[in-house]
Amino acid sequence: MTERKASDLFVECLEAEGVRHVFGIPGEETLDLNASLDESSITFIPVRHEQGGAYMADMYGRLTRRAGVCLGTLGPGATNLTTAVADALLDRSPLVALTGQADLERMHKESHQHIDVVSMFKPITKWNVRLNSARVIPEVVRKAFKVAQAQKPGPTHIELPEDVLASSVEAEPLPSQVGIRRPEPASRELLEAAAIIRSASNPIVLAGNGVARAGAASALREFARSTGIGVAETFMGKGSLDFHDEHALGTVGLQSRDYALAGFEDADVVITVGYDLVEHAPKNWNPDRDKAIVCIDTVAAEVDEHFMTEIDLVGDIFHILSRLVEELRDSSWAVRSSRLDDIVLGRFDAGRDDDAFPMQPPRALWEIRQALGPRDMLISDVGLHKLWIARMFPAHEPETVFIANGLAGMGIALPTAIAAKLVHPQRKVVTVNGDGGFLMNVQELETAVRLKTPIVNVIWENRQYGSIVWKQDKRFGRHFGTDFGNPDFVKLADAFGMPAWRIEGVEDFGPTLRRALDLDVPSLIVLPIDYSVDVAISHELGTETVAA
Ligand SMILES: Cc1ncc(C[n+]2csc(CCOP(=O)(O)OP(=O)(O)O)c2C)c(N)n1
Repeated sequence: MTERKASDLFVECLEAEGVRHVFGIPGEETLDLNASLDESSITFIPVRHEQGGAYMADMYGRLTRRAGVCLGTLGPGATNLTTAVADALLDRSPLVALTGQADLERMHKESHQHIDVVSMFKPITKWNVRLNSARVIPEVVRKAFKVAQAQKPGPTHIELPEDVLASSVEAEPLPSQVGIRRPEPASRELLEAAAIIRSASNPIVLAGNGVARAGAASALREFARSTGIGVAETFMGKGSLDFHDEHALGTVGLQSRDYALAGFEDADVVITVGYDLVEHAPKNWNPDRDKAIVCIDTVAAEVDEHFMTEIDLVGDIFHILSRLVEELRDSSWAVRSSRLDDIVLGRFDAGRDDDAFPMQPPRALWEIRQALGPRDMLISDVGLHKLWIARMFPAHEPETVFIANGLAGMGIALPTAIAAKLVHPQRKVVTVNGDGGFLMNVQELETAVRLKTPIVNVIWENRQYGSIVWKQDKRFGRHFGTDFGNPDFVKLADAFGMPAWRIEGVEDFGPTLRRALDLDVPSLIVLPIDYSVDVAISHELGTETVAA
């Protein structure tokens, strides 16, 4: 073993984990680390706010299944990371957050920019630690990646005191293990679950975020095809089935009768697949606690009085579904139609002929769907536009429509889109944003221009926090504290050095979007939107049950 600087060893350990990018902002306390990164195979991507960098790491990890890495300095750099790290926790993205820190010797006393960052990150990470000694770097880095990538994935955090990284050490990186073994349920449990499903009159599947995460969409499609059992998707489960699939029952979770009209009211057995309770509480679909629940997931089910499972099948979701197909090969159920899908897709299709301007959401979504191929990506920010997308935008494939529904923080779309384009340069990437959320991370337009990531950012402009207006109007008959002015977004984009357009008539949007998608630089489209049409599109679907 050769002796070397601890920061060099740390970066070698990152390389051993397959890290190719670190997103962040350097600080005076990370000088050695950044110098070591600069001499490594890893590209350090400077961002314009640490939150943007952490969101990039979040999406990078989600799409590659290997932890994305972000970096902030101590104090304000670390506090700026927290929102996106919390997103990775609730939306289950593997992420490793690195923060600088003062020397160990000034940690016991009041000192410049020093706050207790380890305690601050504790509740928003799966595991975190201060690096107290350079000797343990290989174990600490390996553990940070192992824990972040283990099911259910999430963020970990390592604090890096400056003097520790500047010291010398003799150690070598530990080998990375990518293929984490996932347990399989016992045959007895599979047989028991198959028996519960076999005895059902009206079984139904609820597919969540974990289907895509586990790469299990093709197994779920086969399960639906061979059994005839219909599949409803959460917002984050969109694309688990192609919306054209006769077994697709639609996206549930916006209005109180979504579940009833998708078939849950008549269902006696609900098979949840990769469903995270944070997406939408089970009391919405099991209000009377009378459903028999078969839970298929990578870890044992969370406890909730409306989610008392008959059996948990814990392990590799793809494998479990394939085994159930075998066990149920002699059972099948008639394909059921979904009144929910009929209403929502009917309204979506009608959007095509809607000439109103400012544009109404169904027409805007219809144009975006036409402009994107089945594997292209739409990334939603958070607001009323997100509810429209969740409600109505039809997906063909998993991981093509991104809707943050765990932490649900405004400002997520632009930075995550940059990372999505880095991972999948061959796919088109569109973001839809409210004019509120877009300004929360607008500084990352510079990052997009510098990286030449050709994403198209569509801003639905209404000069209001639309989803709050919607809720206040319903509750109080008026709204307040929700109106604001906007910069001229076209001029703003121009100042960042990128093309931008303001849509002036309903016919402009489709052609402008196509033109933007053909460019090899990022761009921006301002679309005046008319939110007077209610996202709760039909009284038949009941009142809303969800917050944006
Ligand atoms: C960081 C953050 N702050 C506040 C909220 C609460 N919130 C949810 S949606 C929303 C309004 C979004 O407005 P806008 O971005 O203009 O989108 P619109 O609803 O008009 O489509 C607010 C304030 C949040 N989810 N995230």
